[in-house]
Amino acid sequence: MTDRIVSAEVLVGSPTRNYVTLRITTADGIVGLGDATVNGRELSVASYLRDHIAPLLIDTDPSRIEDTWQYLYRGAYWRRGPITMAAIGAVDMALWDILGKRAGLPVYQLLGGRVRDAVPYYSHAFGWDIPALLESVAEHRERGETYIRVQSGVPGLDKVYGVSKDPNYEPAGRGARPSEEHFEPGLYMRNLPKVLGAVRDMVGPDIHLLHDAHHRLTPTQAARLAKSVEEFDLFWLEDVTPAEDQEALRLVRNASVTPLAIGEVFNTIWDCQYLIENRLIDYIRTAIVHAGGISHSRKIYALAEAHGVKAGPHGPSDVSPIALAASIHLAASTHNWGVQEYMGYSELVHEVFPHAWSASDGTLQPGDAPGLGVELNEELLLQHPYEPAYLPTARRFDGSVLDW
Ligand code: KDG
Ligand code: MG
Repeated sequence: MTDRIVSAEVLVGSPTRNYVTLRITTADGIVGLGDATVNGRELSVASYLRDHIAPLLIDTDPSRIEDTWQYLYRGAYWRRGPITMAAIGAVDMALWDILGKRAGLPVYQLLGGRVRDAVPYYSHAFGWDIPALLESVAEHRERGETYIRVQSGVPGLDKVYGVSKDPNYEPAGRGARPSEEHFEPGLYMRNLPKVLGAVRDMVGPDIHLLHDAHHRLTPTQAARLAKSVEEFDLFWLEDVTPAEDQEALRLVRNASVTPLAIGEVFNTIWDCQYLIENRLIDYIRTAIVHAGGISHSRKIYALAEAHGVKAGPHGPSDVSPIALAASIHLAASTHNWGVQEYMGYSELVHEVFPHAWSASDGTLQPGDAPGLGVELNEELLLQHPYEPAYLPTARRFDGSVLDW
């Protein structure tokens, strides 16, 4: 007999940081969870789900996952973009969770079963200066991690993406307005080769180093940077130009063989298509939550597979433990997987979202709980109500706004 959806609730809370969670319940009493967090725009996606999607789900068959995706995407007419796609992504994750629970199987089994024994992750090392960064890298090595993102302070800049005085870096700051910081490409570009050179000297050739330029350079600056760090053998250089001008990456590609990763702000396969088909990138970074869930992300990775591109999904703290679970289940069952970002969470976040997935020795395991294997401690979540929080904005020294 066919089950049907009886409720779709949206829960917004701020255990350490804001998260938007969708909870779908069926007439048979099966509960599925989805993450719909869009950092700094949480209430828009909560409203999209509550006001426009939840009423459409009532009485529908939760096992019609692909049909529900197509209905919500094509049926909206106004489509694509992070808010719509995160909302659809949350529904999709919750429906896969329900299917897994109904079948008594973890989602990776429904996706074709394991293709790897463990999913490598990369973590974040950072320091204001080179000695502090080297210390941070050494700590990550002690935990058995072999893929490490390295970000450092830049002399002349007082705030820098990816670096914090606090051991737990969190770029979104609580408050009614975004904070502002300054960035100058020249200062950054002259500093990075020194930083990467020092880290490479310390770790030797076998450790995979990554770096995130965070969308700030012009095409020629990006090409110069990629060339200047080539000798340090990065696993990837991320977001070296803003994502809108995709042709910009051709210049970078032609200038160097530093592997390129981009796509954490992409939301559909059509955002990724040009870069993948033209082989302008090595890794596609779409997050499961922001790219329409498991169903749509699989299509992106299948397109990538045909063009020698691998998946390297976004996994900062604003991707909740539910969406991270979805990513790990996909990673376990997708052949062309490069590495999963894993920034980690505060203890409180682990308590709010108890999970079957686990991280140790530089790898992630999906666990064998049915579905996605994540629960929600609603009482604890609601003890921490939503608080406005924004990512910073950036300006050059002349006062003009720059991509953050
Ligand atoms: O919400 C924005 C952050 O998730 C982003 O700045 C983190 O670039 C990021 C990364 O690669 O983790
Ligand atoms: Mg990034």
